[in-house]
Amino acid sequence: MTKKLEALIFDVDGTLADTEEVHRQAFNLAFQNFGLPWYWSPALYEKLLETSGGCERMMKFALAQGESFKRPPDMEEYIVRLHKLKTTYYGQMLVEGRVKLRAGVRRLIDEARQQGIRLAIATSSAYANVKILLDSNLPKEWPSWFEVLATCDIIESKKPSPAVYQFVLQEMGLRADQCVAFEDSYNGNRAALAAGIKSVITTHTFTENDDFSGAALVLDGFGEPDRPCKVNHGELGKRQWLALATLQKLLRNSLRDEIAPAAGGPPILQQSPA
Ligand code: XBP
Ligand code: MG
Repeated sequence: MTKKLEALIFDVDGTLADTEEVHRQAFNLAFQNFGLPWYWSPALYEKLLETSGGCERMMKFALAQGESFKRPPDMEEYIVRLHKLKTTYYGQMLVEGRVKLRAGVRRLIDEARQQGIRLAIATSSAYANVKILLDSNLPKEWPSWFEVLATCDIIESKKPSPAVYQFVLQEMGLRADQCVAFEDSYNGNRAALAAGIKSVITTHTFTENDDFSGAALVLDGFGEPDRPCKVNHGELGKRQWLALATLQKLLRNSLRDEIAPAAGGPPILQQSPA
């Protein structure tokens, strides 16, 4: 049975746009404002990204500070307040136009819309963040382009849980093998694969060293016809940028394109009969 590509499902942070550096700066501004002696350097942030979700990331970091951090009586409420301020700073930086869509993202979205391929978003971040990012980078009608916008406001469990992807499949009435997921991180890749969806990874400075076992393609971006992308794993065929035609081929042949699982590890994606 030839699998026909029906939908593209996009992660947000690190995939639609290289947002993590601005997130990192927003976290540090919030820490300063709260009088906390915390500073998340790029090297530390790369490690902290092992935890999806800003609140979860800050909670885990705070609890690891031991005696040096005097825990407030209501830790949860404190972290929520800190995250609200961080999100305000993040939004201000996006509104200033600090973050553009990554290369090839708009082209791929336009190609998909022209060919009737459905679109969805699956992110561990909040709708407010997605709205500000896409309001500042796409025409005002962009919300109508994405059939499902699954965020942490709707799906509580964060990646690598597959929940956000399973929600998108359910809402769209699609099978996993009719879709391709675009991700940037270890957690994101694991979430897509655990939902049975083929994954295409676009790396960036904070995730280029992540383990992307099971991914069908690992690129340094989607590329453009005049701006070839670097292929770290998989086959792009004759083009040196990611085109819709490549994704259809990937769906048909991707079981042969998977990255071999990390030495000794079982293949993450159970191979469904081709
Ligand atoms: C990435 C995340 C988010 C961002 C920070 O989400 O894990 O936590 O790092 O945003 P995704 P928040 O890659 O799934 O889009 O502070 O709003 O969580
Ligand atoms: Mg991401």
